[in-house]
Amino acid sequence: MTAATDKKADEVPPVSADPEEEVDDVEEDGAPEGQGAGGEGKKKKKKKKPKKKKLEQTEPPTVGLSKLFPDGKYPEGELQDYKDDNAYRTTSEEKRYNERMAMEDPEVTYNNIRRAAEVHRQVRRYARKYIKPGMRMIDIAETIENGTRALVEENGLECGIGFPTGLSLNHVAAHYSPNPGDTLVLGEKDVLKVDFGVHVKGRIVDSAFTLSFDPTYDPLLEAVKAATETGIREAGIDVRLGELAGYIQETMESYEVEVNGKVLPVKPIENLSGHSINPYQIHGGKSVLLVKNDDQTKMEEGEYFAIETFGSTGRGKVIEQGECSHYARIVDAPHVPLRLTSAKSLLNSINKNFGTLPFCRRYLERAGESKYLLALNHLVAQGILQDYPPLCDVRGSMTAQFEHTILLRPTRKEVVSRGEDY
Ligand code: HZT
Ligand code: MN
Ligand code: MN
Repeated sequence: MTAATDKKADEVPPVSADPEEEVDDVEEDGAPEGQGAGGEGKKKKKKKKPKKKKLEQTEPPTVGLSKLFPDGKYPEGELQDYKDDNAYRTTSEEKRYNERMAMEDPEVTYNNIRRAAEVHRQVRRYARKYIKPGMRMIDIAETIENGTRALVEENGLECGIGFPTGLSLNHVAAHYSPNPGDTLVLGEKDVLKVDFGVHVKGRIVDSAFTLSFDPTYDPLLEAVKAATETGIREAGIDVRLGELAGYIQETMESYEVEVNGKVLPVKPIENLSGHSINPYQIHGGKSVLLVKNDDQTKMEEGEYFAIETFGSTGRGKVIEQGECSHYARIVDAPHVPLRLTSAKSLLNSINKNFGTLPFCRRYLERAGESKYLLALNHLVAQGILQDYPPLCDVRGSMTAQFEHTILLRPTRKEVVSRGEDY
């Protein structure tokens, strides 16, 4: 079977991202090169010196970030100061920090995270521009995934896609990704959650946004964006998760949306949450719910969190419904001897291609698997894989999501996935 690294040549015409060439592209003769990265120019001029094309991202994105950042240093995210009385830090906390970073230089860790975040920003900038009603969901997913693979310079389990591209519509809040053969097309009235992940050395950037082509739902999107901003602003070292949820709830519930002449409250989805992230582990063990609760667990120095909120015009509660696309190895699963040959073989392929990172059925096919469904279901039934079916509110309702990944640095909080768009 084919390794995930054996990517097929994605033939993309070399088009410059910017229709206007930069001034420093102009040659001695004063003529611009008239081309972007990696292509043959149409109007060829004889030149003695090798052309110095301005390196920039293409549309669709194809240029690996090592070409755009030759010094290997990636930009910091947005910095936010911690709030209140969090100046005093004991020595023991410093020691726990050193332990958490276990042998790895924080600067190296941060740089890996920032590289993943820069890939996310560049891929989503194109996705926002390109996604339009009438497109097939499968093409949207593959465009995002091809962009991610190219920009992060996918290399086995070293760096690549962090988890399957979520493209959940309307009352589906999360965890829908097209399965092979899906013919679903994006509609004019659909509310689309775009949730994708990038990892570098297992450091996963998890960030999501919502698109709506009908302005009716703009207040819903605004409510959820504001609630996520509240979550980011109020997050910090020693903050209790149950209290943080209360602030998110308060912001979300201060909005309403009028649909067909009816005013609806925006409800935080009570059984969805943000989460801590560990290397190669999308769910690190801590959850940030969206409704006030008595969870006294505190955020800690050095921890890494996906702050995500979901709002709904429906019940504000989701159930698992529909065909599953997302799966992941259970990180601390006990060893189970497998008798089914097909399940053993599939598990070998999963270990080789994804390790403990989430994957979807399309990625299995890309890795050369076929007729894997029985084996896949067996691995779920045996407690080796976790299935993550689509999470749905009531039919007819609309849900929105915004998500950023934040790093609780000792000195300040860094919103690593922050961009110009959100
Ligand atoms: C699970 C499977 C994936 C984590 C949140 C999430 C997308 O709902 C504890 C809190 C990708 C991510 C996840 F393939 N989930 N963020 N982005 N989904 S979760 C969760 O399962 S576990 C939240
Ligand atoms: Mn996400
Ligand atoms: Mn998440």
